[in-house]
Amino acid sequence: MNNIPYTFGLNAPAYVPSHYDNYIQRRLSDMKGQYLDQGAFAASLSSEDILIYEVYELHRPQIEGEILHGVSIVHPGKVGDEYFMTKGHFHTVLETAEIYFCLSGEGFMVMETPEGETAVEPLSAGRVLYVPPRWAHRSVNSGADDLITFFAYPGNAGHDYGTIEQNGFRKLVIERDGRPAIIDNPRWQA
Ligand code: PAN
Ligand code: ZN
Repeated sequence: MNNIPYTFGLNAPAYVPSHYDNYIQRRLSDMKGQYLDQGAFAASLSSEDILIYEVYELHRPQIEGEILHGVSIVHPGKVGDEYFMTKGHFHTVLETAEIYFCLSGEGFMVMETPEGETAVEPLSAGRVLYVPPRWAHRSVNSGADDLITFFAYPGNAGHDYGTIEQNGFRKLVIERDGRPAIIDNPRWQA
């Protein structure tokens, strides 16, 4: 890995970085157990393992002092009444924060701390979201188009997916009467 300054393009309407090192796809089958309506999940999966979100990452060393960054694109859609969303995670180094800048689309960031505080903040083009240290985070696309965000976080943060896979988030974003509604997750468990 060289260590010289660089720039890359991040342009409307697609916002795919003009340079990236790593490309991740997450499909419905990667989201097992996360959606509230398990019947709708199974029915949807049996017809197609649909692409839910994509992540483009720039490669930097995963060490303190570096800033990992890239672009996340969550596609529009629902499983039952629940919008397409990312898996979500805590950072392994809990005391590490993250910045998101929404480039396009409409949605929410669902967040919570291990102590049980919760927050659900809206995302729309031009909005910056600060995820403080200790807050697990998941992006949810409640709009009709892609939800596209640029993110940056400390190189040593790491990702703990297991806690969310096991417990879920305390809050869910679902469609109710044609609009997004934030509800308590009836299946949440510690
Ligand atoms: C982001 C996320 C990205 C995909 O880079 O990793 O939006 O979400 P999941 O990692 O939950 O699948 C980030 O928060 N990194 O720390
Ligand atoms: Zn993160």
